[in-house]
Amino acid sequence: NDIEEALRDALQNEELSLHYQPFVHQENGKVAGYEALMRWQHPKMGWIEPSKFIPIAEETNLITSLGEWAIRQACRDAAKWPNDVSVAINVSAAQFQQEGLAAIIGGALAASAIDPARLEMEITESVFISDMERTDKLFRDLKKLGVRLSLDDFGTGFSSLSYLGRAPFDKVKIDRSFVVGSTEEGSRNPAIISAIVSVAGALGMRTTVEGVEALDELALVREKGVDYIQGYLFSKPLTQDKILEKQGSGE
Ligand code: G
Ligand code: G
Ligand code: MN
Ligand code: NA
Repeated sequence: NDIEEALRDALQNEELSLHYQPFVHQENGKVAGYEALMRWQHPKMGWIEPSKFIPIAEETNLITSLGEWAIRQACRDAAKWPNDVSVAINVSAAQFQQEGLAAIIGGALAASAIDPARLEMEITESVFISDMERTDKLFRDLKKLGVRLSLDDFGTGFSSLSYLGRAPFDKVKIDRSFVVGSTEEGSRNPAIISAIVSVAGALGMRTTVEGVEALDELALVREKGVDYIQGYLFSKPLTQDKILEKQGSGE
């Protein structure tokens, strides 16, 4: 189809970019890191949503080259941020099946000279559906590199609690769907957020809550004890230029 054809050329034609959405420390609102989010602007079709092109990239295996580019670019950009600011990169299950992913990440770390502990790989539970031997080996290799692992979109899909014990995750990202409506009378979401924070804490993992848009939601998730907060209340995804501009102005 059209999108698939165009996506094949997107990298070469430099139509892809990364935007970065901050996640902040819950206690003081300071930026702890940025999540890299891929953006595609086609000369004729305009901006195309990741929800449209990422699935196509995954089906066609284009995600391998797109993902490699994103990892290198994100590390290069992070090298210009303060040393205590992390960079989180989304990794598809299809990339997890790819030979040499750890070597690509190792190469990007070496080229950018950033501390591996600043790099967080965001994966979803879908990685557990596939070849477990290979997946476990990759988890071990990534831990050896010193990068961090986050379980993304937690609470959606099948979200078996057993996944939390299956891999050495450093962080759990509580899905935005638990924030939506959480401050309404009778919502069950606050109890679910509490439970996730509790199990993550017991396992020594940090938590980020996604999709915080309003002050009452912020108050709620802080009360629940999440470590980091991400959402439009703090910031939409930003360009690297914007981040550097803010840094320069001491903001
Ligand atoms: O930015 P937005 O919320 O529209 O992203 C939609 C989805 O696309 C998210 O689930 C996100 O994880 C995924 N996504 C965004 N950037 C990347 C990327 O660089 N690699 C992969 N594999 N997925 C991404
Ligand atoms: O699946 P993943 O968590 O990687 O996707 C992150 C997506 O969530 C990004 O595309 C980002 O634009 C979107 N997002 C981040 N914060 C908010 C928010 O506060 N509200 C909404 N509606 N979407 C958000
Ligand atoms: Mn994510
Ligand atoms: Na998510």
